[in-house]
Amino acid sequence: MTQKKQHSLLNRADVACNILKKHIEKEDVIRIISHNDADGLSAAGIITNAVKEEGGQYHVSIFPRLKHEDVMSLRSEKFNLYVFCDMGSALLDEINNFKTDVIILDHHIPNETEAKEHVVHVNPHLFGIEGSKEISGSGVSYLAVRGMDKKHLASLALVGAFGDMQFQDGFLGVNKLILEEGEEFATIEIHDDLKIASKENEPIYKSIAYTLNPGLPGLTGDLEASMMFLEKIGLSYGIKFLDLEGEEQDILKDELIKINPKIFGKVFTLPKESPELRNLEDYSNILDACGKGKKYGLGISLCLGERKKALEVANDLQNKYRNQLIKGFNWIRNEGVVELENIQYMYSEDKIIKTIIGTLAGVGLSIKLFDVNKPVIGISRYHKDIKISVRTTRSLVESGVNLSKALQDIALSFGGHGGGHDIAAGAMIPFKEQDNFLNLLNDVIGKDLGK
Ligand SMILES: [Mn+2]
Repeated sequence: MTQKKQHSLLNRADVACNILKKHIEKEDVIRIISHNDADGLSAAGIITNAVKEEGGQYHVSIFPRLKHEDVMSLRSEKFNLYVFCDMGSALLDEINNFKTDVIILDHHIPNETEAKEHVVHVNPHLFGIEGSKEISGSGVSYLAVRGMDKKHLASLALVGAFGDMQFQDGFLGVNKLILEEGEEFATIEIHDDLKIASKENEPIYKSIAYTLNPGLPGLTGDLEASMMFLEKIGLSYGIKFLDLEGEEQDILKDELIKINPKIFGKVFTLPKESPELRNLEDYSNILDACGKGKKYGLGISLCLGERKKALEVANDLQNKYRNQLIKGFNWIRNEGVVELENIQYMYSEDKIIKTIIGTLAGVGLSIKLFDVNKPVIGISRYHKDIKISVRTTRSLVESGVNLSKALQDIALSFGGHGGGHDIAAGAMIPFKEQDNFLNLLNDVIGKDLGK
């Protein structure tokens, strides 16, 4: 059954591949539209690489969110083929109105609309495959170029899968197939190793403090605590992990496993790649930083193989982002959160904290900076509105919490809008409704938990 579903998805992707090939041969400029996160940038990177290698031309635009107006203005452009990556399925009604060929390479849940003949809709959900776990937007994009002898691009497909948090103790479904091809054609190697961040190029205390996934309670987001931890176990903190003696690496491994056993596990690397990008998860984090810093062209350039100066700039961008997170965690440690019976919240008007508050909430829970028995709400003020980011734990979801539903319903009743996933969701509501919103959410979460 699984085989059959995968087969149908691969067949649909091959249809897309043939259309793409036809337009490259006709010397059409391929119009690529993609998302601004690590998955979206990798997806665009896969298509641009493929078009470039085939001697074609492209024009890329990256969007944080694809709106109705965006699709309308794209439609009025004069291109013969549009390729939507990591987005587009939700806007199929609008895209059906295009007068030219369109390829949609998405993995988000599509609506009921059927694609018209000129639109090739490639989406795992259409074939009963779970798009949130088994394949990313870049995975779908990879499938669409794979037929042009592009299996060396499998590594970028996995970079995207990491970006969308699809690696959970392993890769599932189509991602597993992509990994197999990556090992064979893209020089991906798999080792059991410490999963600390940037260990090829940053001093160990930074590697440890910058490690968000898996979180290290007491160390993640805290440079000083990481230094003290290393001093206590007798290691010099200023050198790179790779410059430690084998014995010292083992000491560090044992001590970190005591803090979080998940810190040791499978690591995926490209041995010939620059140190900063050698680990696929680090690669994904750098692309994420490019997206967050709105340097979309830089992210695509990295995917296209530009290094040296481009990598330097991307690294600086990532350091800036990491320092913001460190400041954010300090802020939480100093200010704490406001506790209600079933939820806890933090509020900020700070320009920088506002942009990272969702990440702070999620990672903060994973490192036990907050009470893990209550969802965390991050509230940031934007003029007359507040933006709400809520995160919870897998265990609370299993006990009945559904943030997506809660936020959608409550935001609507206060004249706002919201939604997301059961474990992470967001909403935008008028500022004046903040207290009412929090009280109602507190009640709803209580009910979800059977209180
Ligand atoms: Mn995605």
